[in-house]
Amino acid sequence: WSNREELLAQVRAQMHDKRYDHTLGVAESARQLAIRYGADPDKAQLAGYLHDYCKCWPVDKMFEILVRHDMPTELLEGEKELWHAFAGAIVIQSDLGITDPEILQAVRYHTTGRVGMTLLEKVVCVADYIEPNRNFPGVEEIRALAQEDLDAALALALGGTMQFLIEKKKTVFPLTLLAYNDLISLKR
Ligand code: DGI
Ligand code: FE
Ligand code: FE
Ligand code: FE
Repeated sequence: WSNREELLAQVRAQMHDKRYDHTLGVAESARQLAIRYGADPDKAQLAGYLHDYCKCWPVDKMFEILVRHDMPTELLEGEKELWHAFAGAIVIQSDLGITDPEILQAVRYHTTGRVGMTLLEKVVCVADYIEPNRNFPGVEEIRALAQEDLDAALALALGGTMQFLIEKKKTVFPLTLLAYNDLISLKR
């Protein structure tokens, strides 16, 4: 790709229409959050465009990529929902030539979070929850909080995800709990 239109055409080709709408929403929300909190708006927008690049790929294809890149068994044996973030960070590097480590990390950790998240990682992760097409119980509270306190918004979002996973008797990936604790202790 050599311009934004080409990049977006390639992103669009990876996913169905609703996922593409979500992608554009995350890019715009990430840009706005970046402006508000002093991250790089262009990087935030680009990370938004790319964050779900692999989301609609067959799980076998993601699995193969993760194995080839020696990802931890914890990830390979865990929730398949998490794979697109880690595979995405690898694929946007190999297939799209994205080399900026900040963008790669923002894609890699956009689902799970991690301890010591960078501002850009937080911006993309929160944008993923609050973009305009999102509509889940509690989204309005996260949206409002995101305008006041990015860490608090992210803690609320990750806490909600953990509650959801527990209710569904699904495993909680360790990084998510660690990210949550990290964000909560920033408050004290
Ligand atoms: O890709 P999106 O749907 O835009 O959003 P996402 O990348 O945040 O994926 C969220 C999905 O991942 C959601 O259905 C919950 C699921 N999930 C499964 N295990 C975990 C998890 N999310 C987090 N944060 N932590 C987990 O351990
Ligand atoms: Fe995602
Ligand atoms: Fe899909
Ligand atoms: Fe997303």
